[in-house]
Amino acid sequence: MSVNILHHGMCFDGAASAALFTAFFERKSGAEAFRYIPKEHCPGDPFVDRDFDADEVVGLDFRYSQDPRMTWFFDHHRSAFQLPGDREHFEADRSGRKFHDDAARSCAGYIARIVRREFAVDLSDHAELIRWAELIDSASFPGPSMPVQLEAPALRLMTFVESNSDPALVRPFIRDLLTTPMEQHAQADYIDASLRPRLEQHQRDISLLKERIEVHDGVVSFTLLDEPGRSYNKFIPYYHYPKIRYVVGLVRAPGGRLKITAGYNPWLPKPEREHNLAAILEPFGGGGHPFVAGCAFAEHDEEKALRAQVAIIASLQGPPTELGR
Ligand SMILES: [Mn+2]
Repeated sequence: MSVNILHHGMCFDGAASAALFTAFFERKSGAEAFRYIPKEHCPGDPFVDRDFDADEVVGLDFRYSQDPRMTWFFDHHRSAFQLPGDREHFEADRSGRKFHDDAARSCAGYIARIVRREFAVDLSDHAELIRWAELIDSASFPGPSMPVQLEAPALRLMTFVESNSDPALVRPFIRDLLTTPMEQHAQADYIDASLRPRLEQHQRDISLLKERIEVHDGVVSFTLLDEPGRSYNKFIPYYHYPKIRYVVGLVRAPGGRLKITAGYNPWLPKPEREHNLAAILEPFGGGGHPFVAGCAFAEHDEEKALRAQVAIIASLQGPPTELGR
């Protein structure tokens, strides 16, 4: 039996979800042929025909598809249902294999709870992975120093997956999440080789952002289109400005696409959030959560991306919107 695992790419929770679904499905069905396909948000339908080329296809920590070949689905994003009819199709599903809860802190933790309750499969062997996915995806760190200094092995693995652009490493990384204790996994040669330059760059980015950040009306913003494509640690702005409400960054992602990320300061009291970031970014083809969301543009669409960033900043400086949960 072949299984395609369509999971949120360049995301620790996406990779952890792929790992946990694998553990679940190996036990449930004995399937062995897993193919891991990382997905990125884009306007319109993010799926292509070959995503569905398997006996079973699961969508994890990413968007829903009405394609009948998607046979399993687990997600906790409010933005899971973007195309017309997506939500109705999901709600009409009676397969007992499609699950969505936008109150779940991580998709990985949600999978573990659902498969125990619905299929009596116990994934508590992977408690360390689940615990860190919950912490990382809900950004429940004690303060910005922890995810900026990156000392914990899980945070080094998070940095690896958020910056890895080598498709050949997607599979070994997901398999190692299941088989190797994090302390040891974080020291694997392929992690170390990828992380060493990344962590040096991270130190330079901490200084670069300090120079480039602009602060106005409770919103921190930065635009780094003149920098080579890479991913940035999303907590650096809060490390520099621990009291700021919102951060809106526009950067060139690995591979050259332009990426806007908007976030609400995870260390401020939740009730002080006045805007739903997922809803504000949806008109730009984005998605995510009320408190952190992203959208992407083609490499040459600088003007469009800059205009979107200005509009998003203006929305966040404007009157409160419907909050979402
Ligand atoms: Mn997630």
